[in-house]
Amino acid sequence: MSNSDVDVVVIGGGFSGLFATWKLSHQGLKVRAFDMSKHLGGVWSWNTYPGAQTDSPHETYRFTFDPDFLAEWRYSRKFPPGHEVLQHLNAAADRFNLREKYTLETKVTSAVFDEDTATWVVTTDKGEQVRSRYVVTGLGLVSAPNLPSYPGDDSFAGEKLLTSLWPREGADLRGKRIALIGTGSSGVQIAPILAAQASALTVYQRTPNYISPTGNKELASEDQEVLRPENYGEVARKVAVQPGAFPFELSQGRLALEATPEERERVFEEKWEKGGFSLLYESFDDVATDPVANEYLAEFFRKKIREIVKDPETAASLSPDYPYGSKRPPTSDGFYKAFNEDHVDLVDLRKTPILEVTERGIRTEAGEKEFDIIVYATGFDALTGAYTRMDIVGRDGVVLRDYWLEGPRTYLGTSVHGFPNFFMIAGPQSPFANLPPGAEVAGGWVSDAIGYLRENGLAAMEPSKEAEDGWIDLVESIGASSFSLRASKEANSWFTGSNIEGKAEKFGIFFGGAGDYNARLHEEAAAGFPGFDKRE
Ligand code: NA7
Repeated sequence: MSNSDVDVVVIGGGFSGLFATWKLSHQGLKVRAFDMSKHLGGVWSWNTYPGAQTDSPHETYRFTFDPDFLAEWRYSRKFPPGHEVLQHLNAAADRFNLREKYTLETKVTSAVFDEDTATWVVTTDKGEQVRSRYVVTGLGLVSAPNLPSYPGDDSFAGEKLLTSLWPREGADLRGKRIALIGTGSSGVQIAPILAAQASALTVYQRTPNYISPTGNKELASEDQEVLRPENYGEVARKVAVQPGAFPFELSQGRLALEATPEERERVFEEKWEKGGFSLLYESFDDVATDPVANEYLAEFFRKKIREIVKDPETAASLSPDYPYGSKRPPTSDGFYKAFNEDHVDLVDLRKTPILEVTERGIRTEAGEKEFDIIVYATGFDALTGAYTRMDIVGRDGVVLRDYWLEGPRTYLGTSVHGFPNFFMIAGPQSPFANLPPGAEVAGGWVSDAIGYLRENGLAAMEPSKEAEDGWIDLVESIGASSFSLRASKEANSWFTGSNIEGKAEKFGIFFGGAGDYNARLHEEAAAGFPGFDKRE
């Protein structure tokens, strides 16, 4: 059944793509892999802005498939900086001979399914065509940059920088008048660094966020003990079942609704000090599920903002009014504090929207401000953008971009009806969770699916329409059943595509949690992939 140049084309050189390349090569498959970056490392090869770091703890933001590599490779900080994550990914590529499988600086422009041979024809921007039996994507959830357009965009005479396409050689920010647009994870990470270097910094905020301290710290050698094989089982056990794939306990055994005000304050304060996602996962079991408990937490944040930010009007603008968890909560050390500096100010775009970009700066109704640099930390056409920007053509000439016009349609976030032998790792309608563990679970599932096809002499499989419809209904109903997720739209969250003007608003994430999702993947594989139509 061959007639192909390779068995698999893998697209993407981040956690998902590298893992798939390793796993499928080990399975004896001939793999060609592509990434458009000059460097392996996925989003970490692009988002190299100062201050970039992961919010996932060091022991889980890594490959775990090889016990020796797991025990040996060490980060310096609890929440590793971006450049160390990049080193980790590149170290893995070297250690497991993955680099030789990759063609870098090469963008896959199209993948077209040839029904006669049940193969994919993959074309690159370098004009190369590769025929493969399977296509496996690791394109990232937040990887296709979003650059908003304003009237007068091209007239700006200064420098424009995107956090998501930061120059590798760095940027000279010292003494510059800087505008920062966007206060998501990237914006709030870079803001304190811009504040420290700029002569003036203006932050343009559209939607305020719930920003926790990072809780980051240097790792001592005893902190690395967790990586030893005899200790790591406990981490793996927690990560496998926890909704966010983090090493938190599933239940804290306490409810904000049942706690006294003093107890609530004590627990919130303790978890604020601990930082990261501790407030969400380690405070009270009902903060994500009960509107009143959620409001207790939201008000705790607003109080913190009022305490830290001296100017009451700025504090009010920085305070969110939607439920905690409606959009991805960022972390930052120093974001709120920066507004106490005389040379840092906030423009609340809900009160004074940007009217135009001018030659000298940015104009709102409050007037024109002059800048040397505009930093766009404006996020991503998340979840679907990396797919819809490519020409992916399945059976009967159906283009994925068109098929997803009203929102993503997948089965299990891994596969699409009408697109045989096309497998996504961390595709739309997968859980939004700590990514590296998810990449290994979903990558393992894809490897099982391909193994199943080969063992059974099958040419192709794709999810049935019924299975796909069922998954979409499940994804939508889980999202709609949560009061905080229902508010994703008003919070401009990328969870629902609401951050991008004109994009269909649908839940792009399976919010049943990573643990539940892992179980569903396992069930599907163990039962012989009943949700899939197979052909010989
Ligand atoms: P995010 O979290 O999507 O943040 C993007 C920010 O840019 C956010 O504050 C947006 O406001 C703002 N934005 C986007 N478009 C505009 C326009 N047109 N005008 C003004 N402001 C705008 O992206 P990040 O890069 O920070 O983080 C992405 C993920 O990476 C993050 O979730 C982590 O998982 C890691 P909005 O809130 O949409 O109103």
